[in-house]
Amino acid sequence: PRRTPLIAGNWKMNLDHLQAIAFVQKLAWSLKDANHDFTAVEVAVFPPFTDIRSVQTLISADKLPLAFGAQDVSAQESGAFTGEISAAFLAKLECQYVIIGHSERRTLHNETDEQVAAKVAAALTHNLVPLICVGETAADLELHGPSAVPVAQLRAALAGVDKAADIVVAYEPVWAIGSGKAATPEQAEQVAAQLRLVLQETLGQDVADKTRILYGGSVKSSNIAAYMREPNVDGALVGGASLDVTEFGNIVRYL
Ligand code: G2H
Repeated sequence: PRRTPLIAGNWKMNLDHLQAIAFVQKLAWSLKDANHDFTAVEVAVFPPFTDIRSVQTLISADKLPLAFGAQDVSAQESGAFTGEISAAFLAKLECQYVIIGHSERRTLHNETDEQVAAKVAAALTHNLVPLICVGETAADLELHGPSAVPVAQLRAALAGVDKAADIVVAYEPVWAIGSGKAATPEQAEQVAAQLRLVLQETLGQDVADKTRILYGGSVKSSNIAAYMREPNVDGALVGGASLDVTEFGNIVRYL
């Protein structure tokens, strides 16, 4: 059976908790008005930590068919880690997902492959689905070609992962993020196919078949359909365009 596509909105450091409530309400109602089939295309939002409680309360009170997650998580279980948020806290707030290893964390916060792997393990311990981000810079692309760096990053992130694990992978070429310069659907497919081979080698055929691989980097309503036509691309991680209800709604309803 086909993998259920996932359209994920990474809000980054945007929308305070009041704006978040208004946004999620508007998004849910506009998708319902458009008769969006949430079982055919899953929709998830990734608000800042301070919004998560409000978003969870709204979604559960109104029984909205939206998933949500955090943008990062600590690798530590608990204790003297000032400023950190544990996987246990997120699980208690009913987060299903957590983004791990986004390129902005890797480059602006010097997150290493080892830290990414530790965060993935922490997420899985608490039954959160890690949305593992991999991607190459423009320099990597020139030096190593299109898939070498994302493949190495995924192998490293999966180092401690159990064969049955529920994960999502996002391929986000760093040169395409927030730049308006999206990868072509062919480029996205080429790397996604290589990433699926890594899943097959490390976690087996079943996991490789069921795991969703997203493309991310300047996704818009005008280019989403072309990515979704590629056999190994199962959705998108959307940044800038996820902050506009109409635009994000059009991405979700790409069909
Ligand atoms: C990549 C992406 C979302 P944007 O960071 O994760 O952002 O869609 O703004 O390029």
